[in-house]
Amino acid sequence: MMKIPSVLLLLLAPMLASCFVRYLPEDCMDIHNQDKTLKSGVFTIYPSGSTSAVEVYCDMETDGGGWTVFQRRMDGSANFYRPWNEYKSGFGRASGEYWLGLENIYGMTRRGNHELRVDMEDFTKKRAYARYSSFSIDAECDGYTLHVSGFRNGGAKDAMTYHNGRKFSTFDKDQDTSGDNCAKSLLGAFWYANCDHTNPNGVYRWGYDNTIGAIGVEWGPWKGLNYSLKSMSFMIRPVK
Ligand SMILES: [Ca+2]
Repeated sequence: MMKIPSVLLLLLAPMLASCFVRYLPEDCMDIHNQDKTLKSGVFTIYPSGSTSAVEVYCDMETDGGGWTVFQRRMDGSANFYRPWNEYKSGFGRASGEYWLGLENIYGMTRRGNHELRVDMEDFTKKRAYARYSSFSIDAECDGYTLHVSGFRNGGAKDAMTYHNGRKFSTFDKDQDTSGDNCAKSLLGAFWYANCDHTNPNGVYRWGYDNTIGAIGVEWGPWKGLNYSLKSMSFMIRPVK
């Protein structure tokens, strides 16, 4: 057996010690890459450094896994009609309905290219999705402007390209391109233009309802603007 000189051990000490620094995953892909056998569920990530711990739902199975969910609707348990600061910092519970927060989404997408996948289900158990090969948002001083492109159809057709290049709007911060306040008239918050092709943060309703037009959780090109979906989620992951 080879004896390691003690002077070499001394030289190696800082490198060995650095292995014990606690590993802080920036997103679900980091966690997935550490252990590919992990199932989907709630995990803690650090999207903007060691003080930015936040719980998220990670999809570890769909199309290879490693997806960080930043928006999720499933049962109407959370109120999504909220002001700017709530959409900036995030709200809800990672085990249920939530919005991860624009600051966290910005922290993740500023580091490199990301892809977006939007999954949805109606009340007859039909599923569809839409994918975009490129997704990022700008900083708050630029209105969290959306950049999305590279649509690929998963049966839902394309509702996001219409929102490309738009700033984020809430009822108390109108940054849409309409003379009206889209967040108020559609009871949601989104990268509205004049106004929307999808309203994922709208009012949770149980299927088709046109009592008040287009306020539901809808994806226009799939089920129309008066059909509120059973579930919907937006998730992203880094692409090389
Ligand atoms: Ca407006």
